[in-house]
Amino acid sequence: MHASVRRLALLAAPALLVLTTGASAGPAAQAAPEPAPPSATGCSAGSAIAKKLPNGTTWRMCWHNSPTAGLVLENVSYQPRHESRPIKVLASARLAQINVPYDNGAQEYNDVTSFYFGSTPEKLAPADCPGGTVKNIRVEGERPVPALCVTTQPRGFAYHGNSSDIGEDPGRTDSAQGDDLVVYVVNSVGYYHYITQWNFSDDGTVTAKEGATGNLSPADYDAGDTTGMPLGKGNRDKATSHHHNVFWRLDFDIDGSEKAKVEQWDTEPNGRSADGVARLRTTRKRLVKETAGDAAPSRWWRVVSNTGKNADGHPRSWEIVQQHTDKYAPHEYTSHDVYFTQYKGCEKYASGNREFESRCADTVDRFVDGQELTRPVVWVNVGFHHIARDEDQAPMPVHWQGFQIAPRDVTAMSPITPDHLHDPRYNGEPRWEEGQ
Ligand SMILES: [Cu+2]
Repeated sequence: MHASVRRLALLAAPALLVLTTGASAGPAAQAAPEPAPPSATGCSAGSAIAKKLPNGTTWRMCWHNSPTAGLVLENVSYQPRHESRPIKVLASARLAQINVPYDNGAQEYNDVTSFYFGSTPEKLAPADCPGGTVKNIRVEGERPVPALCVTTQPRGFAYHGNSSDIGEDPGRTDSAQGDDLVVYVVNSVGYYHYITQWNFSDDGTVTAKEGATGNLSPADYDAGDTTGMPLGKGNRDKATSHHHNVFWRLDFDIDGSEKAKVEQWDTEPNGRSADGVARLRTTRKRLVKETAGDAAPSRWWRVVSNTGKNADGHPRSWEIVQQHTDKYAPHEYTSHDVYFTQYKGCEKYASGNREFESRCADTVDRFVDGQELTRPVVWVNVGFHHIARDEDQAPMPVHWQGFQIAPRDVTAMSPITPDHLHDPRYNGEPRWEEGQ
């Protein structure tokens, strides 16, 4: 009932004409040709993004729009000021699902795979992309929509420190503000508008953010069964609570190699010293087989290059940084925070995968089936339990959920170290000259 109301409303909405076009064509529409993938060395025409940020870091990538997954970033590389060449990071990065189950059990949506997420880019006004460039997104059968914003944004302090602490004489106080290359698209799915955003920081951190805004579903104000919150005056109009379970799919290409190792690090109490101070022990476990991982205090994962090393001789790696998540227990595939799977071309979506690829399993938890993990694909699951509040009207203020990947030993020192400290003398244990 709820689903049909919502779907009818969807089909009537002008913005969803694309959806009706796709739906009327049946499954064949799902196989609509996507732009040719870029070659290993470059991007197809018009699909390159490259930006040198003020602190000297350059990010490069190719982009295209998938009619289903939306914004896809490929061949992502990172080149800090003191590196002579771009350092490859990701072969591809994109959404893999937004699963939206309602608490009253009445309906559940897969907003990426069931609604042709990438077929509904919203037009961006110049003011929606301050200081940036809006690029056209082409959806088959439609006129190009100016919908991809590429811009830079300040991110606050990059660092602040005094070099006398590491042996420079006289010492200097160094400080800098940081910047991000920011890339985003807004896609509508029914009444919701989702902002798919990637921030590429000058310190090498990549932030994936999904913003939920738009409007609450007008068909879902009948949660009289205690599964919703009253939003209008008094206690009548109750918006049903629901989850947004967002999945991203990352295919790493560290230093240009598809092959890499995955490690899980854990830190746990390990007794006490004679003074009564706790000792901690950190352990590293190599994940040799496909794994469904669960976040825990003091646990993190990294993808480690098999061959690439920084100038200190340390293997280059990228850490998966997860923060808050409302893990949705009823599905097995939403029950874990991260999945590391061996690359398989037909494993594209975290759920609903068989609608597109009958040769593979349907959900990401089933992709984990004991294969050796030598070419890892990382699936990150971040859930948000949306208990609506009065402030969600209207439009809803953006709610963000996401994660980061952070460079770990990719460069021998900070990628934005000021020039006067970019010296072997300041790398490692500080050494003071005689008399200091
Ligand atoms: Cu919501």
